[in-house]
Formats: sequence, C-alpha cells, structure tokens
Amino acid sequence: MINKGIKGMEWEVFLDPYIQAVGELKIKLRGIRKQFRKQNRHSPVEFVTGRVKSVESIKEKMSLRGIKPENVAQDLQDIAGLRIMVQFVDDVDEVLALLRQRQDMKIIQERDYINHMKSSGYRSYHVIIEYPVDTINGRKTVLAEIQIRTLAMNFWATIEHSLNYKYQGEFPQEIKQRLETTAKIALELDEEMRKIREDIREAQLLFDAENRKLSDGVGNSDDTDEYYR
Ligand code: 0O2
Ligand code: 0O2
Repeated sequence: MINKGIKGMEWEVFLDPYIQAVGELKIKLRGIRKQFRKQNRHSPVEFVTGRVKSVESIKEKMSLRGIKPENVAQDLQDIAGLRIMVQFVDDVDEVLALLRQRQDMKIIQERDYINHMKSSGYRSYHVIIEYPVDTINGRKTVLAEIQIRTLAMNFWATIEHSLNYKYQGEFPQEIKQRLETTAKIALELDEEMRKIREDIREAQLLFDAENRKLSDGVGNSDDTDEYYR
C-alpha cells in the first residue's frame, strides 16, 4: 500500500507548515487589496481564498499518480492552495507582476490555462511558488499553488467542480454540452467586460469614495469590508 508510512499524527506534523503558509499568504494577498483601496485605486485583487488539501484528497491523488510518501512534498504542488479572484482578465497580468516582484516567495512554475483553455473548458492562471515558513523547528520551505482567475472563470470552475464531484468526471452528454456552452459564455462575458473595463473601474472608484464619506464616523468601513474578502 502506497500510503503506508504516513500515519495520523505524522500527517498532522507534515501539514503544519502548509497550514501556516496558507494562513500567512491569505493575509499577505488580501493585504494587496487593502493597500490599493487605501490609495483609492482599482485593486486587481477582488478577493482571496485558501485551503490546505485534506488528508483524504492527498491520499487519493497519491494513489492515482503513484506518488511515494517521500516524494509527496515535491510532487503534490497544491497541498497549500490559494485563489485570487479578479474582476477583469487584464487584472491577471497585474497580479502576476505583483507576485513576480515579491521577495518573500519564489515562482518556480506557471501554467497559463487562460490562453490555453483546458479541454474541460477550465480557465485560470496557475503559479507554483516556493514559500518559506519560520516554525519553532526552524525554517521550512513548502510549495504552494496560487490560482488566479476572473469572477466568471471562478463561477464556471466552481459549478464544474461540484458536477464533477457528483458524476466523478463521467458527465451525461447533456451536462457535458451545457458545460461547453457555459464555458463559452463565461469567456464572452470576460471579453465584454474587458471592453467596458475603464468605465466600470471609474464608476467603482467613485462609488467607493462616496461610501467612504458616508461611513465616516460609523467605524472603519474598510476593515468591515475586508472581513468578507
Ligand atoms: P469546498 O466545498 O471544499 O469548496 P477565512 O480564513 O475565515 O477568511 P476560510 O473559512 O478559511 O476563510 O475560507 P476561505 O479561505 O475564504 O475559502 C476556503 C474555500 O475556498 C474552501 O471551500 C476551498 O474549497 C476553496 N479554495 C480556496 N482556494 C483554493 C485552492 O487554491 N484550491 C482549491 N481546490 N480550493 C480552494 P470549502 O469551504 O472548504 O468548501
Ligand atoms: P481540487 O479539488 O481543486 O483540489 P491535474 O490535477 O491533473 O488537473 P496538475 O498538473 O496537478 O493537474 O495541476 P493543474 O492542472 O495545474 O491544477 C490542478 C488544479 O486546478 C485542480 O486541483 C483544480 O483546482 C484546478 N483545475 C484543473 N483543471 C480543472 C477543471 O477542469 N475543472 C475545475 N473545476 N478545476 C480544475 P485538484 O487537485 O484537481 O482539485
């Protein structure tokens, strides 16, 4: 059995730096949005989520790909997973530029499923990073996957992910066709939004500034807002 060798408590110890990495990265990436908003500039980051892969999912992927326990940290690149949602396709490039200039992580791989859509219809930009975490036992560098996608890409991927779970990848023909159609519609939506990007951005900045004025004196609206992002 391939997963022999890593047992309950060991998994906990193994996953600890990944938990720390996801926690730190969520705060840092959400911080990008905060900084843009403080300067009343359009933030290329809309919201950020993150998760550590469950032990069950890790084990499943290990057996599926024949990954040995001693190779799991190197071969499974998304044990720590972050997702950055953006409004417009062009924001993806802005986020990438911000990530590339950072000193606290090292990009080791990029996968562009935006210009090279997967056959499933999936679009996203994936970046694999090396990220060092300082623990009580010293520094440990882990791999993490950052997925960057528009709201439309995220909507499609979330729906497809749920359907995949239900049908285990064996979609009935009708669902398959509808997923193809919706992938095309999501792409068109991104294209249309791109065309009116400047108008939308201007409107949002005005709206944000107005909100700020209105909420003066009733607490820090920015922090309240960030709670959800
Ligand atoms: P499901 O069904 O597994 O999708 P907080 O720290 O309180 O702000 P919290 O509660 O940790 O936030 O949630 P967060 O970080 O906003 O989002 C976690 C959800 O996002 C999880 O959903 C993950 O599925 C999903 N997610 C985020 N990033 C990734 C990623 O890179 N890869 C994958 N596969 N999923 C990601 P749930 O709630 O666990 O439900
Ligand atoms: P989960 O539940 O999100 O953790 P592979 O895993 O074989 O597809 P690879 O090379 O490991 O390929 O990584 P890839 O393709 O760059 O990224 C894998 C992750 O991207 C997946 O994680 C998904 O989060 C997402 N993804 C890739 N293809 C699709 C797709 O067709 N539909 C959806 N909804 N998401 C996709 P996991 O571990 O497969 O799943």
